[in-house]
Amino acid sequence: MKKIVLKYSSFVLILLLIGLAFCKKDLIYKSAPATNQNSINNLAVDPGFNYVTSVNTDFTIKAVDIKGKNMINIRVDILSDYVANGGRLITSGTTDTNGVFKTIHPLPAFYKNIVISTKYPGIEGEYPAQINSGIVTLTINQNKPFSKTPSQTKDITADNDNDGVADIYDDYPSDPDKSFNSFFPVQGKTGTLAFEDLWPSKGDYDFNDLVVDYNVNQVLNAQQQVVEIDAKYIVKAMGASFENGFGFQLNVDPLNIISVTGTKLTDNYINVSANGVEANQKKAVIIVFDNAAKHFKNIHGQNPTGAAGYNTSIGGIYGTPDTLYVVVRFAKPIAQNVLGNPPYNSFIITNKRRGYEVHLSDQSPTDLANISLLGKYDDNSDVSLRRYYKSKNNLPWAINISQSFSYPTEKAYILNAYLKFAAWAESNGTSFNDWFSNTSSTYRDNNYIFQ
Ligand SMILES: [Ca+2]
Ligand SMILES: [Ca+2]
Ligand SMILES: [Ca+2]
Repeated sequence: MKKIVLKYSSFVLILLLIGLAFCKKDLIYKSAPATNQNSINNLAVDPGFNYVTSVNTDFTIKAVDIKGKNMINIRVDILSDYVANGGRLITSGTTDTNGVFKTIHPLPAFYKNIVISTKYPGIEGEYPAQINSGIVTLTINQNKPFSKTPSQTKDITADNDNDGVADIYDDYPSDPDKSFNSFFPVQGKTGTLAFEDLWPSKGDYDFNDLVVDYNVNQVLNAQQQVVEIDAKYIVKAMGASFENGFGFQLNVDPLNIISVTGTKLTDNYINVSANGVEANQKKAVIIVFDNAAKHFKNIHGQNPTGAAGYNTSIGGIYGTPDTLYVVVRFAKPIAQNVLGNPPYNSFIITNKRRGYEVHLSDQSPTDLANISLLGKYDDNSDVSLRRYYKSKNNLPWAINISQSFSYPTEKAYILNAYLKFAAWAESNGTSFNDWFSNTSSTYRDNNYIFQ
């Protein structure tokens, strides 16, 4: 009898414990109702939409002097806003013999205006310009005479390194190979890459399995070609038990790279050539780090669910994010349109399995990806259509946001955190192209955002 009572009471105890565990999970996950998971699966997204948050913008800037003559070799800067409003440098160049500076540069899609700035005597100032469907045209007319003609001002013509860009307009006045800096998204500010890591299976759409902030400076020569990439990466969060690596592919022959510095490989599954690029790749691939878990310092706290990972549960485990500065130097300068836009073809390698790559939608896998995974489980890639890393209903496994992104908390669906994400995706990116911002109180539910 005693035995039966004992058996019975331990059975009840076990039931109680199981019950408690379920309650605890529900309480702590604070997950949205199941309907929200359904709603992300029911999004009606155009098969061609690829979740891009920037627009390639075509700039034509002309400078004309007071007599109607073209002003040549004038430096112009493209800024995100007036300096007084916190505007940051985006890119720079000089006018050609027609008095024109032309460039193509990606801008965050939500920008409506930018500012063109020049310090050239007689036309110095900041000039607002509208962005019309990816096109900016502006003519700067000199409307007051020079106090001194440019030829009288020795400072304006001195060119110490003889690269054709005067010292005062040259970001590298003693280096003939370098003339300008060109940033994405802007000087001194980061964009964010956010990944799901269960590919080719569907993730939970919290987009925090690996979160990397980046800023890329393309160092340009006087001809606006890229000679060096100076990139900064911040390993912001890892809401995952998988130990993921991170890298990017450039549309460049690996032999055209002199050196890569600043990467951190700790787990012995990446083979690197002498110049620092990954071995056995036809296009240059740079693995920035091979295990995100090794890039958090002063780790403290505990995740309430007991879940692995850093910096995704409010009040949970926190580690100071590591910052890596990667410098890629090219042997021969590369045209910007050949190299492609920062952050280039960025991807993660999941759980130290080299064949498992997760890229942004419609970005192709590298030579070392296991191609047999394409189209498996929830992935709906189709190599013949150059369709990659999209589910059947066109959901991505990775997103690139053109400003620093406050990512969702662990297991919170992005739709619940960002209330305009669905409308943005369903409108093919035309509505709410600033969905990740905090423009109005209707944009976010802070209960589901890590901050
Ligand atoms: Ca120079
Ligand atoms: Ca120079
Ligand atoms: Ca996660």
